[in-house]
Amino acid sequence: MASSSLDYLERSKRISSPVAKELLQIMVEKQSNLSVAADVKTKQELLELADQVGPYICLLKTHIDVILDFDADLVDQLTKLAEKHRFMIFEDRKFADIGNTVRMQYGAGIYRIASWSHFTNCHIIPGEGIIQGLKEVGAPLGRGLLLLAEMSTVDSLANTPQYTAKNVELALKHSDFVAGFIASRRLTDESDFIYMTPGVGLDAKGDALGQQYRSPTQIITHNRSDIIIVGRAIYGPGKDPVVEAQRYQRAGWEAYLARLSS
Ligand code: BMP
Repeated sequence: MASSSLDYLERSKRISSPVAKELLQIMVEKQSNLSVAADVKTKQELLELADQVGPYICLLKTHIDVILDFDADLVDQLTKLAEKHRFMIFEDRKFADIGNTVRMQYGAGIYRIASWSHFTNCHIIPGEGIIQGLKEVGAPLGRGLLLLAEMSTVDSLANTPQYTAKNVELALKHSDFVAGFIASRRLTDESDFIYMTPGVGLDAKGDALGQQYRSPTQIITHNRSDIIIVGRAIYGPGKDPVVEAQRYQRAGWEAYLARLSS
C-alpha cells in the first residue's frame, strides 16, 4: 500500500527517520499538520509568536539569521517553548555550498544550527557532497535533512523533472539522514519521507516577489503533501496569530481527513 494512503500514526510506526517519526507522532497527538514560518526580526517577537501559536503547530520554522538580537539564550528559550507546547524546530537554512563548507556552517559559527534544530534543509546544486557533509554533523545528533526538491515561487529553476528526480535519487540513497522534502507534492512511494510545503494561503494568491499560495486542500488532499508551512498569513499586518493558527490548523487537518477518506 502506498504510504500516502496510510494515516500519520501508521506511518510514524514505519518511517525510518527518527525525527520524522517523532514529528508524525506529534501531528497525531495535536491533530496538527501546520508549521508556522516565523519570519520575524527580533528575539522577543520570535519567542512571543512561538508561544502564541505553539499549541496549534507541529513544527516551528525559523530563519534564525534574520533575528537582529540573536543570542544563545534565544535558542534555550525556543527549546523550552518547543517542550512546553510539544512542537519541533526546523531551521530553514537552505545550505547550498560544498560539503566541507556546509559542515562548518551547520555545526559551528554563531548559530550552531545542528545543536538545536531538529530539521534543516539544503539545495542539491553542489551534488551529493552537500548531503554527506551535513550528515557528518547532523546524523550523530539524530537530526534530519530536508531536500528542496521544488520551490513555491513562480519561476523556480528547481521545478524541472530532472532536478526533482535527482533529489529523490539522493534522498533514497541517504535515507539514514534525509527525512523528507520541501516540495508541493509527494514525489515517490518507493520509501516513506515527510513532505513539507510552503506557499500556502487561504486568502492571498501570492506576493510582489514571486511567491505563490495554494490552499491546504490542494496541497494536502490532492498533492499528498504532509505539512503546510504558513508564514505571513498567520502574523502579517492586521492578523491575529492565534485566530489564524487555529484556522490553518483546522484547514490542514480537514484536508488530511479528506485525503484519508478519498
Ligand atoms: P510566507 O507564507 O509568508 O510566504 O512564507 C513562506 C516561508 O516559506 C518563508 O519563510 C520562505 O523562506 C519559505 N519558503 C518558501 O516560501 N518557498 C519555498 O519554496 C521554500 C521555502 O523555504
